[in-house]
Amino acid sequence: MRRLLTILLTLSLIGCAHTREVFYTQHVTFPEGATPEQKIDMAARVVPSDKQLAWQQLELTAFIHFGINTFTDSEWGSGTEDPEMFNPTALDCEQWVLTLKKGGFKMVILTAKHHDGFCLWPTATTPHSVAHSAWREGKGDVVRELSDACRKHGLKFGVYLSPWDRNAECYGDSPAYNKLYIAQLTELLTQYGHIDEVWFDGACGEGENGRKQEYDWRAILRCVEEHQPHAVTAIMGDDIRWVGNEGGRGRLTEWSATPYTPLSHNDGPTANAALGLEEMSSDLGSRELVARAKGVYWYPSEVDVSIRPGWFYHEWQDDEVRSLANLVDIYYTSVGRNSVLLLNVPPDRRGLIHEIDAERIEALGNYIAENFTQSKISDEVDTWHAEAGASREYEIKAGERVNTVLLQEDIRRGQRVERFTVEVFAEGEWHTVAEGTTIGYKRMLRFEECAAERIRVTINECRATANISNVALFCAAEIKE
Ligand code: FUL
Repeated sequence: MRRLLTILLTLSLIGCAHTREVFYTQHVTFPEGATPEQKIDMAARVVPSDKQLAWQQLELTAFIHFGINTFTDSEWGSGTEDPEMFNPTALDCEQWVLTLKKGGFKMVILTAKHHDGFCLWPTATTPHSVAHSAWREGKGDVVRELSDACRKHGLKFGVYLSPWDRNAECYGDSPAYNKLYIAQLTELLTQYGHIDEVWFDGACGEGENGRKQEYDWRAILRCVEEHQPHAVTAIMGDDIRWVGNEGGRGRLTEWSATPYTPLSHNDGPTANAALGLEEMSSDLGSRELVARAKGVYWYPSEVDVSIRPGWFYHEWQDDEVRSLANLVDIYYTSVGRNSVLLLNVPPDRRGLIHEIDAERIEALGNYIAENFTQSKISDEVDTWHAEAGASREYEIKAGERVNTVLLQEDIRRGQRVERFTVEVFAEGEWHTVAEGTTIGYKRMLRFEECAAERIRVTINECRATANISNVALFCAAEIKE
C-alpha cells in the first residue's frame, strides 16, 4: 500500500513538474543578476505567440511587387511619375493567386505602396494613386481585386506599405507624415477584410541632406493591433525579422529565440548596438551572446528573395528567371533553415504573372509535393523529449534510397537544439551523413544519396530538454534542366 502511495505521489509530482514548465510568450526580460545558466534556461522557454506560430507553419509565402515601376522599368521610382502611366492591359489577380497556389504558396503580400508613393488603391490621402491612372478610367483597385481573389481561393493576404515615400510632400515633417502614413494604413486595414501580415520595409534612400523622417513605430503598430490584431508585423514590426540578405539564404545557425531587439521598439537600436548586433549579424543566439543580453525575443526570420534579378518586372529579365534547381536550393536554405520563404513574383505590364515565372512556380510546387511528402522512415515518429547526448534510431523502409533529412522541433516549447548529428546504417556500419547546429521549426539537410537500413539522430547539445517533433527522410530527385 505504502509502495502504491509512493508511486502515485511520484507520478503526480512528475505530472506537476511537467505542467509547471514555464514558458514566456514572445519575450522574456532576465532578472537582475541572472547567471548565464539561468539566462540560457529562460531563453529555451521563450515561445512564439499564436500568430507567429501560425505564420511559421505557412512556410511558403509570396511577394507581389507591382506598381508605377512596372511601367517605368525601374526599381525605385522618384515619386514624380505621372499616375496616368499605370495602365495594365489585362490585369487578373485570380491568375496571380491560382499560379501561386499551384506553387504551394499560402499567402500573398502586395506592395500597396512602394517608395515612389503611388498607391494601388483609391486612397483618400493622396491623388497619387490608381484613381488618377489610365487603368479602368481610374475606377480600378488592385488591393480590392487581390484581397478578393485570395479570399476566393483560400490564400492569406498581406500588405506592404513602404514607410519611405518620395511623393508625399510632408515626408520628413515627422508628425505630419506619421499622420498620413497611419491614415493610409487605416484604410488598408479597415476596407479589405482580413489582413494577415503587414510588411514595414526598412529602406530609406534619403541622402545626408535629405528629409529625415522619425517614424512613430509604436503608434503605427498600435494601428495594426487595433484593426487587425491577428496580423503579424514584419521587418520594422514586432513579430518577424528580416533574415539579413535578399539572396534566399537563412543562416546555418538560425535562432528564432534571439537577444536581437525589434527595431520598432524605442530601445531597439541602442539595445542592439550595446550587444554589437545588426540584422546581418551571423550570431543572433549563441550562449555567449545570451549571457551578455538583458532578455530574449521570439523573433523568427523571413527570407525575402525575388524570382528575377529585380523586385519589379522588367521585360529584359525574362531569360533571367530563377531555374527550378535554384528555387529548390532556396527552399532548402530558407524553409530548410528555420525560416519562412517570401518569394517575390512580379506581374508584368499586362498585369499577369509572366508565363515563364508561372511555369517555374508550378514546377517548384510539384517538386516539393513529389519529393518532400512521403517519408522513407517506416517507424512511427512521435515527439521525442531528448536530453543532451541522447540518440534515437528509426527503421527505413526496405530497399529505399535516401539523400535528404528533415528535422523539426516542437517550437511551442521553445527552440533548444544547439548541435545534432545524423547517421545512417548501411553495409554493416554507421556513417555520419549530416551535422548541424540549430533545428528550430524545420531543418533540412542534403547528403550523398545512399541505400540505408536505419537512421540514427543524436542531439549532441541542447538547452533544457529538446522536443523533436519530426524526423523524416526523403530521396529528392535530381533536377535535369
Ligand atoms: C527593399 C526595397 O528597397 C526593395 O525595393 C524591395 O521592396 C525589397 C523587398 O525591400 O528594402
